Amino acid sequence: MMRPVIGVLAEVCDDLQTRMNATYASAIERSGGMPLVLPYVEDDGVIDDFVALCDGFFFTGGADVDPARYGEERTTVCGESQPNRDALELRVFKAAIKTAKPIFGICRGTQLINVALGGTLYQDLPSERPGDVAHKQTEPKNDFSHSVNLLADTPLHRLVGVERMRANSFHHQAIKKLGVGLAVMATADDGVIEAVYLEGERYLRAYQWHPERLCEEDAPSKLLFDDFIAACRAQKRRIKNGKDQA
Ligand SMILES: [Mn+2]
Repeated sequence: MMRPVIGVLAEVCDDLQTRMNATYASAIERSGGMPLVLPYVEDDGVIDDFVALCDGFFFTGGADVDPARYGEERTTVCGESQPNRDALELRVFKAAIKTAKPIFGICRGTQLINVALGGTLYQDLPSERPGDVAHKQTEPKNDFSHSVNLLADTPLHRLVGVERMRANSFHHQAIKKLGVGLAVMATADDGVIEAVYLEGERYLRAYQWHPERLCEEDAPSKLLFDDFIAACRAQKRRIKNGKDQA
């Protein structure tokens, strides 16, 4: 069977150029998926076709979600946004969440998913929620920095089988109010939410750190991608066997 096709949501610049950091493609490839970057499009019919074609959806890191998307005024500490990216990703998410196809988020992807489900964000952690954990590490991006605590009886804890795993961190925003149906599966020592999942059968996992920068060397980091790609393959098989609507 062909590898599961992973629709990747990436940066959409003001001129509508699409740009994706290659580490995301490498992580998907290494775990057995076929990465396919989804560009900005106008037609909702094309969004529906993206969702029909792909076996899973991967929301990557990048610019801050526009606070207007969660009903807040932009403050001076909020970073720049990419309005076309926000629009594309919310359209893809809304179509994808109606299916049983797996959804995965990294960093901004986690924040986008939370906003899409009605949650809110800290526009800037250092000023709005000061703590003693450095969420914007000065070390190289593929070095470990702060660790995360895995909550018992969550999919992440069951997957990795430990209570604490090493992570890296380069974000200045994070989840404030959880989106509808989301539950926390990891936090940093200062209580900042570092991983969430959607309760119930449907596969949705999102991580605030960047395991794609660690997974070549670190087995627990690679497990996060192996798990996502395996879920995409399993869902693809269910559709092929007619147990689920495409
Ligand atoms: Mn962090």
